[in-house]
Amino acid sequence: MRTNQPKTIYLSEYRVPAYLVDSVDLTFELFEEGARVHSVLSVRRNPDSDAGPAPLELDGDSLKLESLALDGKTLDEGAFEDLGDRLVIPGVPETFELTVVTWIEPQNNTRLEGLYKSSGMFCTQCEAEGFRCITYFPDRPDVMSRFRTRIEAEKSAYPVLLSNGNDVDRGDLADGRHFVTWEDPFPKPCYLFALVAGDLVEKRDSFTTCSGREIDLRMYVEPRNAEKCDHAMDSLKRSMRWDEDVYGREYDLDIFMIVAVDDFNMGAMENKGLNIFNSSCVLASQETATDMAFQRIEAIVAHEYFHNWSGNRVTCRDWFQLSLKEGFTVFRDASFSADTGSPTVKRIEDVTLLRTAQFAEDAGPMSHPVRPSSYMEISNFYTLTIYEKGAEVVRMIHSLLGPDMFRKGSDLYFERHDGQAVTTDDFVRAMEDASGRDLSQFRLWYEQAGTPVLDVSDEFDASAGIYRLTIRQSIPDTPGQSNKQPQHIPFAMGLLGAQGQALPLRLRSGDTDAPLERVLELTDAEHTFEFHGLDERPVPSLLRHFSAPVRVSYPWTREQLQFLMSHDPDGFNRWDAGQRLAVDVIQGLVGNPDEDAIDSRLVDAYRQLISDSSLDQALVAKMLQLPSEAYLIELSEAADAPAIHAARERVLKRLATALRDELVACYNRNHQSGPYRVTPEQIAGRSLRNTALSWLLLINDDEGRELASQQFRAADNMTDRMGALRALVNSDYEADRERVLSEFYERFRHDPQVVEQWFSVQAASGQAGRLPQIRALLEHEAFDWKNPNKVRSVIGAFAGQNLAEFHKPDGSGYEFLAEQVCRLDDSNPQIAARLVTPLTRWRKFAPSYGEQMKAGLEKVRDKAGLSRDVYEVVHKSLAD
Ligand code: B3K
Ligand code: ZN
Repeated sequence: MRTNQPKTIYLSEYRVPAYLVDSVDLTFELFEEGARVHSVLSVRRNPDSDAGPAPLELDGDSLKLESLALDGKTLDEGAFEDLGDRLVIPGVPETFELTVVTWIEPQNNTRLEGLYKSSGMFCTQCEAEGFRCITYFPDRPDVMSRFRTRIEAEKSAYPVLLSNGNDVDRGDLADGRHFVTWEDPFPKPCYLFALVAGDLVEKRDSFTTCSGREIDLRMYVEPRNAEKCDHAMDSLKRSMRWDEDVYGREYDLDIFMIVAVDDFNMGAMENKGLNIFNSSCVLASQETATDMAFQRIEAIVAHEYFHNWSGNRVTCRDWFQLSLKEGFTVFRDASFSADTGSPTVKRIEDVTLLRTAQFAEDAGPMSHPVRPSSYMEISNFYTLTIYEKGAEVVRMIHSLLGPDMFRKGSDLYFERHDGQAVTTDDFVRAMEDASGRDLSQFRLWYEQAGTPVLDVSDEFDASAGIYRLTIRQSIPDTPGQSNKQPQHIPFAMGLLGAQGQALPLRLRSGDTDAPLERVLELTDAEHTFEFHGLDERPVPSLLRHFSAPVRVSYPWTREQLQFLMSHDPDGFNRWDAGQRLAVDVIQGLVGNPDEDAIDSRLVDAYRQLISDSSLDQALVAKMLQLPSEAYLIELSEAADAPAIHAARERVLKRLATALRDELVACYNRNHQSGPYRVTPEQIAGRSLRNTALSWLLLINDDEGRELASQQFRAADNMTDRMGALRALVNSDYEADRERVLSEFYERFRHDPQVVEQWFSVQAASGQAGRLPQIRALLEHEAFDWKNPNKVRSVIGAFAGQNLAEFHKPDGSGYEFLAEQVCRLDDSNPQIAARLVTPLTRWRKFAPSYGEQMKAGLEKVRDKAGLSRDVYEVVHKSLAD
């Protein structure tokens, strides 16, 4: 569907559906040249609708209508209206059966929405509005139906035929064809429908639920991937157990299936009983997947599984409520990952993403509340705000209520709304009703966009022994919203004495048993809190665990930050102090190219981190990562990306030079002994080792070079092989770079997931990812425009991670991106709309960059037949 002026959809215009569909009987006849879809709908007027005997409206997109019949009688062309994106059938009775036959062409579907082909198999993606690319249907989540699905296909090419629920019938047909019929007993919105047909191997396992039911677990993958299923299967079983233990949620069907497909627009999809995954988010082996990939797979498997309750049993009323399922489910998967790994490290990773990317989104032209009030294209709203900020909002409810009340609230929510399509407000109400807490002001988190800013100041009254902490909150204006009201913010904090000891937080003098940490609740624009009984001015530890998604500004001195880095009892805040110190040092060098020395406090702090093996090594591994360029850009105004890159690079090199011997020792100390395992300890060890290696290569250290080459050859796992590859690729050793890149490719050329990693290592590298090299990658035999992972691994990695090259002062990076976005807009608008994001941030950059970025956007805007997806992003980004 292309249009030049897409319609805006408003939450305020929500109306309950005029008709409901109680059941859907589907038959798919799959052929190489297309597919015929027979759909029989049992329709009845919605008793809750005041629309009366309105015409029936069905959504449709890219469909060829073959026939339409009402209660068995064919409707001829005069009996309905085809509006292009809708069929309108007037004069329908109160209840009736509608039979729709459509013809579709999955083999030509490059948008990867609806039914399409990927590596020879048929598969579907229906969320948000893909079902309308399969057949005419009221494609909205508040229409929930029972589905029965019969799939017919040639048996030798498509021996495996899958859909939601249980398989109830199967058999052979004429001409070498066969069929399988599936029945899903749970009513569901059509966005949760799925179908898969292909030549796949099956991996089986089982899980016994808390009530003793035996669930069949099945993974379906292409035969070459048969050995890469164990980690996902294991993650699935652990997720199932965790959801029982922590939320009391038991799985409901007899079968749970996971399918891996190579061509997929996002990570995975929670279709009822039949989750479909992007291969890169589910397949793993020690030789081919990094530690990060292992962890990501575990989190995504858990996320999709958890949707069975938070998303499927209780779903969204409309797409404005998307965070109802996504925010809650991200919160659930994050708690699961925290419970299975290192909670502090997990928190650091989530906050890094939030502060780098979600804060940028919230400050950019597409800024929107967790519950938006309008959109043009819903696919553009699968955002960090809906997912990550949405999860932070649930997390704040958790910390305001405490774990027990929160659990009571989630029990009530699931019980009250099972089988319904509801709103974020229903979620909050269940939390209120279960806990007795008033969350009315808290609801503003769902309604107001923008990242709140907390300005913190303090004073110490030595004679009275009182420390006063004043916190002012403000929320910046965002498109369509100004003059925002103060929000309800949980603010966890503590105070440290000069010896690093945690001080009791007495809100009144003489308070005995005062706690060492408090969660202050901010509700007004300004609060002053008094802490009594202090002998000396304390060092504040603010917003512990990142208790709210806000920016905190407080005039920390570098001494205080260094002190917090080694004394704060909150691991997260230790890390944060280190980040703030590093940011301060790097920012001091930006635009100051002659300044060569760096603050010795930073060097000392890092020396201690690298050398002291008694510290929590998982935390140390995180603390050694300097703030990313993207984060430094996010923190600046009128950003100069190449200058930021250069300053950061200079700090890295100074640190590496000063700590050269410590790095070699750290490398040797973290030699992996015993077999590869994905445990927090081993992950930390490999991370430290690979950080040491990359730093050594930055300063052209010959021993480092030797260690990297050795590690590249001898590694028994992808984390180490990739660590060595990345270090060499980013070094000045050009011959080594070429050698390892080609050796790596030769070794893994038959594995698409590894080739994707190979592409992104180059595209993200200032050394191997200059524009001519990027263009060469697009011509590479393994590059495929139809595969979103390949597109992301080259173009996405270049524009998102290779910032000095992307922001070349001559504007060539921007021009390149605009060109690729235009190209992709024709084949896959969803991916094109994602890819254009870096250009939308043009106002963040110094005018010499910003103007050229804007010109890139204008070029995209002027492309003929722009998709609705890209239209929305580009027009909103160019609006005044
Ligand atoms: N619910 C899907 C995302 C669908 C995206 C549609 N454009 C995956 C997830 O969040 O679990
Ligand atoms: Zn989700």
